[in-house]
Amino acid sequence: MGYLNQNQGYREGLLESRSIIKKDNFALITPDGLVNNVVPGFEDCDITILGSPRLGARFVDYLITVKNNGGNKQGFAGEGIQSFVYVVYGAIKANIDGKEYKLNEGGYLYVPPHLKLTFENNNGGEDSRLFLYKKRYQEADNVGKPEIIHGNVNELKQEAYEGMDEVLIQDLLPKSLEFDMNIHILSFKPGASHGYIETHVQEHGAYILSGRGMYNLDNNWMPVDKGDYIFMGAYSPQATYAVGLDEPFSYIYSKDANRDIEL
Ligand code: UGY
Ligand code: MN
Repeated sequence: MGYLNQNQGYREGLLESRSIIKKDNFALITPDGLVNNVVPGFEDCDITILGSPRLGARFVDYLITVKNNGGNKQGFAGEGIQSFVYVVYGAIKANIDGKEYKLNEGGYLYVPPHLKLTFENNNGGEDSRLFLYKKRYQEADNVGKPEIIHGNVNELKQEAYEGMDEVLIQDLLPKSLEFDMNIHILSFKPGASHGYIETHVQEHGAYILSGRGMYNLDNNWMPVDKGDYIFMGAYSPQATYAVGLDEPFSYIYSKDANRDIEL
């Protein structure tokens, strides 16, 4: 159906897809196969669930198109569930505990586990697109409680990633122990790559913001593009080469952090 790309009805050629789903290991989910999910609390929103426990993740990622009068007034997450929202394009007005936050393109907001997020579109009648995340907060002794964090990636410093000047990383949340996860943006110049194929216990949900890459997921190389979503499960081998002409290959992704594994 492809509601995101408005591609409906019969196609000229055979049905085909680049999406690959290997539950509990990795998934590549391309925009063409996404369908509109109805989630209570979200009004005038097209919402699609990307990574979720049904795929093997311990978090949930959503891609949301917020229409003119759309939003969530009921309150999202809270009661032990932390959330994070990033504005892919457009603008929203969010509210946490009576305080208002205006987010434009590149804006983000972290909501700690004891608070709920409400928001409404604030883009002059045009749609806004959001990448939304939630995960149950994992407590730890003597580490304090996480606080609300907000900012815009256009004002956030970029640092060379693991000694490579052509790969830049931004940390959207503080690296301090009260956070049990972080959200990063990695940007690779065309031709740049990871320094090694990672095999780590942490999980990722990654949404590609720009450019193209050849991605290795569990030793399968596959082309990936702006708008694709990648789930990388615990220990799933992962790395990329950025390809394309001048646009950096960049993606926003979550990573669990700062906690021992519970038995
Ligand atoms: O932070 C990370 O683990 C990151 N380098 N992983 C990835 O890009 N697949
Ligand atoms: Mn990784």
